[in-house]
Amino acid sequence: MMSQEELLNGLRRTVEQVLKAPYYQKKLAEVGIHYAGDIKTLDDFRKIPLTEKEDLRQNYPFGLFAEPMDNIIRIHASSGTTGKPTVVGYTREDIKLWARIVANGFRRLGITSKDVIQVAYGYGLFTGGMGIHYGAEELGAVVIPMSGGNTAKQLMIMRDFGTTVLCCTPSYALYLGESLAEAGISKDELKLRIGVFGAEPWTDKMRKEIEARLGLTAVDIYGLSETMGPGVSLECLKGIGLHIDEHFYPEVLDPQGNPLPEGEVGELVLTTFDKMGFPSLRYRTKDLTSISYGTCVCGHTGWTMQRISGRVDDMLIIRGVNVFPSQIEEAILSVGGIEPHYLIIVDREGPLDIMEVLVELSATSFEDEIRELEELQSRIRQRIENITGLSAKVRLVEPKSIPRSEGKAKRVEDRRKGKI
Ligand code: DLL
Repeated sequence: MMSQEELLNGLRRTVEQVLKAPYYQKKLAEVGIHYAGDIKTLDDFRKIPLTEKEDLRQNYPFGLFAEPMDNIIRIHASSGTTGKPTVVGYTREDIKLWARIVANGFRRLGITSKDVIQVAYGYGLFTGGMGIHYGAEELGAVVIPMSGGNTAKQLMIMRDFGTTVLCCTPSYALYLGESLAEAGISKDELKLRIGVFGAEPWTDKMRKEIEARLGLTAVDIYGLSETMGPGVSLECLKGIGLHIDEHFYPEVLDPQGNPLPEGEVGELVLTTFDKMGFPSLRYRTKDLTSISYGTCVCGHTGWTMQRISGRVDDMLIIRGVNVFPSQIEEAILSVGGIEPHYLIIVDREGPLDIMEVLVELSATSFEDEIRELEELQSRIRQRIENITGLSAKVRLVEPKSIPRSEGKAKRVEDRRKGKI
């Protein structure tokens, strides 16, 4: 367990490192912090202004790096929806640290050097593929660097190479699961036992769907490029939440930036310990969760966060009501007879916001009578209204008509932009 003094020492090391970047020197000087020793208490630390994605954009591409380019050996970036990507850099030690963090998390899941790990996260600027790859190698497992896509081949290799651990986004896992039959492969021919899924929000109901289709235990992995990549936190098999690795200091803040007590949901803000190339100092993740401190029977001691329930900027405001896509997912998946694929379309008709939810029918319910389909439609509408308080239009669509994702799924289409 980390003592208060160890925590402060860790935070001071990070402050010392970020002060190598002129941007942070200026930013911290404005609140009276000129060197690491100025952080004497946790309150001093909390005076430090938050860092945002926008800070990275303004210092594009390498302005927030805290080591000279000579010491940087890898670049990753995340694309975001607008403008330039946000760029991060890693020293050789950072890459080793990242691999150790992922490997430790995998070990807690009982994954060993005997496992065959298929990495179906995208390789490239996205941190998913290479981040998991290096962690799995560190563990000494057999790594299959598939990257995303090429679904039929993924399944063939999964069977022929005896993959035991699958790593990809939950939406791609679902797609792989539903493609098994088409590829002429039965679940029983596979040796899958654990799936490590993340990079996008998903619900417990989605977890059950994936587990049933692929015959594995699915766990949630969280991370973001700005603080490292996958591995910031990872569930263990006890299912009490995602254990945050000890190289990250989490805070959960309310919209005014005040710290929230354990168990209350707010925005997760992360500071890294001992990351050199691109240290993160009070980085606003925009992800919503709650945290608690304690010891788990799996051996982890420290902070544990709950599954991400949404993003500050994912929240849809429809006729003044706040709605998260995860609530819609929960509502839809609590009704039988449909596939776990959906698309939320938000639009404006005159002055009024309207929400339409496209839900895919399963092959069997597609053959049902109109009356049964109408009943199904109204049950889904009712569930959405119960959970969100909003009436939505529900459109049942043909099996396989909603586009599948090989990476992060797109669940929302907001057509209101530009309309008054
Ligand atoms: O998605 C890193 C990653 C790769 C995590 C593979 C897990 C597995 P970015 O592309 O920078 O990095 O996107 C980070 O994705 O702020 C969250 O909004 C979302 N996200 C990541 N993991 C989860 C998760 C990677 N388990 C952004 N649940 C984050 C919900 C997640 N959202």
